[in-house]
Amino acid sequence: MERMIGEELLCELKDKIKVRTLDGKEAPFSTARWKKHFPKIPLNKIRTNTQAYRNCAVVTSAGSILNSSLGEEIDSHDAVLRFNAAPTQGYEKDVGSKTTIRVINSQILVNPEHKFNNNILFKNVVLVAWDPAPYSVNLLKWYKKPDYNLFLPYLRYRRKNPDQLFYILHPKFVWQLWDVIQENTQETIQPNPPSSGFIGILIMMSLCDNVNIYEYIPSIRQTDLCHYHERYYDAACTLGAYHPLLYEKLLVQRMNKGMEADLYTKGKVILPGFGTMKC
Ligand code: NCC
Repeated sequence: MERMIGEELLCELKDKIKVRTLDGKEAPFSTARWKKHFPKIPLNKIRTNTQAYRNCAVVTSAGSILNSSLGEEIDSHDAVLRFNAAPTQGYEKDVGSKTTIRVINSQILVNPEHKFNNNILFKNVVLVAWDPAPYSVNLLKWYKKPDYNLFLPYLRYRRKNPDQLFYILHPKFVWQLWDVIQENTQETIQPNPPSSGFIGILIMMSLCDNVNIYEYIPSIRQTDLCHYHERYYDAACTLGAYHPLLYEKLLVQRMNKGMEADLYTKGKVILPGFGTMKC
C-alpha cells in the first residue's frame, strides 16, 4: 500500500466523506410518524443560520486535558464541539464553557445514568446522535436491532424539544469513515465503527474553515486517566479497544497542519475545513 502524505489524505477525505443524517427519505424512516421529526435544516447548513464558523474547536474528553488551562483558548472559537456527557461546569479553566455541538453515542439516550431527557448538558446545543449499525447499512435491520435503542428516546425528545436541532447520523457516513481509516492503515483494523472523536472531527471539517482539536493526540500530559471528569483509569480510553482509535489518531496526526510545539504542550492538532481546501 502506498502511504499517502497528509495533503493527499486530506483531499481523499474531502472527496469521500459526506456528512449525512437521517432525513426521512428512506424506509423505515419515511413514514409520517418519523419524517416530521427530522430537522428541516441539514446539518452541514447550520452555520448559515447563526454566525460563520471560521475557527472551530473539538474538545475530547481525555484526562490529559486536566490542568491544561486551555479553557479560555477553547471558548474563543466560533463553535465548540464536545462529546457524550462530558461536563464543562467545574472544569471551565481547562475545557472552557462554550458548547455548540454535542456528538452523543446511542448509550447516552438509553442509559438512565445520563438522564438524557432532563439533563441541562443536552439543552441549548445542536445534538448529533449515532449508533453502530451493521456495516451493510441495512436501515431496516438496524431499526429493528440497534446497538442501543436510540429511536424511541429520540422521538420522545423531539416531541418535547421540537425547536432544538437534533440529528441522527446516517450509518453510511459512519462506515465511510471506517473505510477511509482501513484504506490508509497497513494492519487489518477491527470491524467496529470509529470513535465519536473521529466522527466529531469530520463533522467540524465539513462545517468550519479551520478546526483545532484538543487532546485527541495526547500532549505531554498524557495519562491513563480516562476522562477529565471521572476518576477512572484505563489506557484503552486513549489508545482504543472497541474503536479503531489508535489508527484514527495516526491518520489525524499525519494531516496535522499545526506546530509540533502546540501538539506537545496543548495536545492541539490543526486541520483545515473542507471548504477552504484546494484539491
Ligand atoms: O469516552 P468517550 O468516547 O465519551 O470520549 C469521547 C471521545 O474523546 C476521545 N478520547 C476520550 C478519552 C481519552 N482518554 N482519549 C480520547 O481520545 C475519543 O475520540 C472519544 O471518542 C465514544 O466514542 O462515544 C466513547 O463513549 C464512551 C461512553 O459510551 C460515553 O462516554 C458515555 O458514557 C465509550 N465508553 C464505554 O462504552 C465504556 C468509549 O469507548 C467511546
